[in-house]
Amino acid sequence: MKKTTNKLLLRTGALFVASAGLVALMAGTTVPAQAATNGISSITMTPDISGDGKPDVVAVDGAGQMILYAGDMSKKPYPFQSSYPVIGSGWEDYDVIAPGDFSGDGYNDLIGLQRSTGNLYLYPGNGKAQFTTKIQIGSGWSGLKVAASQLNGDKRPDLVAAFPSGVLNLYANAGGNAFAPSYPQVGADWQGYTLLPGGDLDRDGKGDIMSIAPDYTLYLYPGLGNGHFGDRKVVGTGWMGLRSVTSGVDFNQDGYPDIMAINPSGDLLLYSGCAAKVNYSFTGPTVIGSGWTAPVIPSAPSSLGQRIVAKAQATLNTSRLSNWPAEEWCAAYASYILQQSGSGAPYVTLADSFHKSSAYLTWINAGQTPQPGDLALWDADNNGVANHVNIVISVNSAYSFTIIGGNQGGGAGSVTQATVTNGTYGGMKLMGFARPIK
Ligand SMILES: [Ca+2]
Ligand SMILES: [Ca+2]
Ligand SMILES: [Ca+2]
Ligand SMILES: [Ca+2]
Repeated sequence: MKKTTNKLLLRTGALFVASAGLVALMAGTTVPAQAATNGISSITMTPDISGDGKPDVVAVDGAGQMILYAGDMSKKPYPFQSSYPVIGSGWEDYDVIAPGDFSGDGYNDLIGLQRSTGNLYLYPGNGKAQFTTKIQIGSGWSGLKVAASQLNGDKRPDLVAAFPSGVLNLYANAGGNAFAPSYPQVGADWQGYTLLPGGDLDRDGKGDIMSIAPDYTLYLYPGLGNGHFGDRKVVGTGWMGLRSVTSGVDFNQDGYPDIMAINPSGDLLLYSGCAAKVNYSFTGPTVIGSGWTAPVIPSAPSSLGQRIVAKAQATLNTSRLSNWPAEEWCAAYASYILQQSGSGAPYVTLADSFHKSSAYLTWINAGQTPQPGDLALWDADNNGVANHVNIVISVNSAYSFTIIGGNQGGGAGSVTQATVTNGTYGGMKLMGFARPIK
């Protein structure tokens, strides 16, 4: 058995200040049906959370808002209720998992994996698209892919998590918002696979999972009811180019779990689960929506980003200029590099001017991948106000990149370079990026 570093909190009931808060349903707060103003970052199908017994979709938009699309297959051709309330905010940093009733009180819940911290939170539902205070149910889940399904036979929804190493572990729901104390390995070689909840696709009464392989084959892993899986079955090929694939919920209520996804044109697609006799496959897709486009992030003119990187690299190990203030000279340095690179941005301060879009800078929340030349903003005390800024030089992923900045150590106030992993730098949390656009 491969030992994992994935620690679990077994304590329950702990309360945490919500940085991603689900808020009470706000009457009259709606998003236009076919064109969410901020674009759609992700969608997640869930068993009913609105209270009408029909499965729903929650979407996170480009501003981090959670929007409820209450499902209603009687509405044609767009199978949702006609209003789209905002039911939460701050979700840009979270993977959303819809386990059904994780807590066991009869109401379906959500789980959020905070990407920047690796904390796992349960959002207990109340059956009215509202959620009580989130409960931390895990830590150390950073970089894991997680899916929910009823896997070990007790009818409670469990989780499986795929590690970057390829190990797949079972986290059995032991009741009381806690996982069983041991989490056995139930799979291997999951590198590069997309992990998806399966529901009970083959209708044998035991929950399943699915995956999309690196070669875009869609597989079913039939659950054996003891936390392990039988031999996987090919249920489709060519599953490429889709955004935010969500599965495991019988959205059209014909008895078989379905798949929903967004294509590159912004069409919302429904793949209807088939009878097990038909090779565990899916029919469709049926286009059930349009305008579900990704959030638009203005790109920096690439030459500007390149110039900023070149200027920053040229100043590496040089000292603070004498006309810069001793404090916040990280901001003075960033402003200097912008101006030396030809940006028209005026002098920017930490507290005020970075963390909002302007004619010169576009704000990008943490969780989205930066570009070289972006300014990375850091929060030391988790109050939403930046304490430090530096310049992104090269990028591995949304939370892994190199930076050059001033006033970040290095002896007598020199400009230094560092590598960021897991979205933290010097104990500070990544807030996001200010992208120079002019
Ligand atoms: Ca519903
Ligand atoms: Ca519940
Ligand atoms: Ca099954
Ligand atoms: Ca179905």
